[in-house]
Amino acid sequence: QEANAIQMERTFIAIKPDGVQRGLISEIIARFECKGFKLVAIKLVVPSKSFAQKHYHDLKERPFFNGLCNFLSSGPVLAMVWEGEGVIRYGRKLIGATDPSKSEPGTIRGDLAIVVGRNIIHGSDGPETAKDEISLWFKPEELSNYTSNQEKWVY
Ligand code: FUP
Repeated sequence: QEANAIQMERTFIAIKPDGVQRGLISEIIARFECKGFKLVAIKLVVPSKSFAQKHYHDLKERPFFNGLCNFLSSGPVLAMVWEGEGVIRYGRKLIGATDPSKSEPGTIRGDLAIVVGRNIIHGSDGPETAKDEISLWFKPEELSNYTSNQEKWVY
């Protein structure tokens, strides 16, 4: 495929404190990496409660908002940016349904989690949130621009 025909996009993916504590980092990264997506940023951070509230601001009216923000700020989160054609939508597919009791087997939540409050991973749900979440979690200079040699074989 011609390089200029590829519509590259970026999404924000985070392994939540439960996924980090359960030792699932390598398993989750492998799924995005093996698919052919490219890692462009990664860091381990403990978000403050107010940062968690910013990240989940769309959910502030929901009854679980406070518990969710306490949980996200309870320990290290692995924040990442992944790039590739269709990575926003397909990343959500790799992750699976919000409630792991309804996520299909083969998805990250379907295979690795049981309850909605401990669903181990976050992924942006559209182009606007991807843009907002990437800029909330990362400074521009933390995003690396490199050419992966794999790309000419993936596309
Ligand atoms: P998702 O985009 O799949 O992470 O789902 P949402 O943005 O709807 O929800 C964000 C997080 O809120 C979920 F990952 C887990 C938590 N949540 C609950 O704890 N209870 C619910 O009923 C729904 C979501």
